[in-house]
Amino acid sequence: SSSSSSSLHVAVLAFPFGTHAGPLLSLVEKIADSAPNVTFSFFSTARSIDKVFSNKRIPNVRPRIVHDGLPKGFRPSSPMEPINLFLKETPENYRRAMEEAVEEENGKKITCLVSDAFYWFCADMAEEMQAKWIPVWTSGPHSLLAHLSTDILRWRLSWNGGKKDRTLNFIPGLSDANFSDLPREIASEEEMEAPFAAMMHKMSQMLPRATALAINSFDAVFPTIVKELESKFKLLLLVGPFPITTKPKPPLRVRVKITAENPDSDPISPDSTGCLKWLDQQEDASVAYISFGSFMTPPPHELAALADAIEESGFPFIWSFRGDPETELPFAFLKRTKNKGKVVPWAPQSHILKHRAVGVFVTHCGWNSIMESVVGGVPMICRPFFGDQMLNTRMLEKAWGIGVGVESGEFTRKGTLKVLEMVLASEKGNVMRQKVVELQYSAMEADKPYGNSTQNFKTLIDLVTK
Ligand code: U2F
Repeated sequence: SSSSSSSLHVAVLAFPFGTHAGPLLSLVEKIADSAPNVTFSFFSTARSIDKVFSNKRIPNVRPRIVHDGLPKGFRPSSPMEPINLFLKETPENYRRAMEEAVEEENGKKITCLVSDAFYWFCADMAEEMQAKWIPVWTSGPHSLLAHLSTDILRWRLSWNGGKKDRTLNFIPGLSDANFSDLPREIASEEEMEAPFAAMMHKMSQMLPRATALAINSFDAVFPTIVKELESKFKLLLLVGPFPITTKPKPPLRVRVKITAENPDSDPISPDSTGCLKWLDQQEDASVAYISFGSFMTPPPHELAALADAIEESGFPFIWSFRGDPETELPFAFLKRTKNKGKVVPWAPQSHILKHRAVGVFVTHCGWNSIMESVVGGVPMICRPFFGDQMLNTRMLEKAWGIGVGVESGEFTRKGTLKVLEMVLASEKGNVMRQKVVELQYSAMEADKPYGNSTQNFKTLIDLVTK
């Protein structure tokens, strides 16, 4: 009843780095929308709150700040530095902020913790509070299974004498992958003791205690792996792919020109960069879209090689480029290619990937990017860097056949030219495209009113708000 639901207080604990807090907020927004009487407190650092809420106001979701652990005037010397400093403060920062939140909500006790799956400490917190715990895993099922198998993987690796070219075929569904594809947190000696790796290891031990675990995936993605995961959790909820199930927008259609609906009047897809209008002028499946996610940039020599390859190939392109393209790309590249491509500081990626003109996505293989590419029906060229990205690449290439890695694992002019031509102008590329379109249909099925992800989402809403 509304009187009892108005006493519910859900704490959402976001991980403030990479593309974690954004998807979590979208998910929570949709849950909160269906339970207007329930109070949600969304915890993250000031910087992350600023970014994911921007000007958004959700009546029953209160943004709340946790301390980021950074000294005044801090300038990072590596991407891991702010993460490690933050983890030193965690979970005390969340604990403090939650106590304050309860006070501000007139003593309304926390009844459910929805957290980034990284936050293993929620297992004990939830128990102390007599609350539910629902972690959200923002990457794929295969990387989750790999993390849950950390102990056996490490044991096998040392038994192997540390040889990383061996298959993972002793784990159901992972026979396509090798030890060398694993996240460094699992299998690299130098990294195992680092704070981040320690967190991931703890996570693998604590996650099975969760009330339920939600994941950005859908039923057609690696069923064998999902079955294995189901045996490890009380309840596993596939509620993805997030780009369709979490954004209130018109139903997805295949190969529809979304620009025909005038993106500028659509608040979800502001086309301030002009990318979508520009795509309208390009032929079907002819454009390469290049992006390496929210914080990764390839090293200078690889950027140069990629630029040379794309220029020589003559294929039109859109490049979402972090940094200064004038100084970081080859001399006069922008000038020479101005009729062929667009280089922008930030792109409306999920919309670009749905445009009929896009034929390939050159990506670092972050999981959000992969799901968006699947939803758009676009095959991928993969240049992974860290974390789950190597394993993602292997699965795209071997298990799905919808992606291809670059030769020797990094961009060279020749190697990149070869894969661009393969995907955009060969029969092999067409086969990849057909396969990704099949997956795209499965994603749409899962998202229909009686589809699997929609049903799971309803269960998730009930768990959180009742
Ligand atoms: C971490 O992922 P990243 O943030 O590096 O990358 P993605 O998971 O691919 O997410 C990038 C998101 O940013 C959006 C894009 C994705 O939703 O649409 N975006 C955009 O809108 N415009 C741009 O110009 C560029 C990007 C981590 F590094 C990965 O390994 C993990 O798989 C991932 C999920 O846990 O988190």
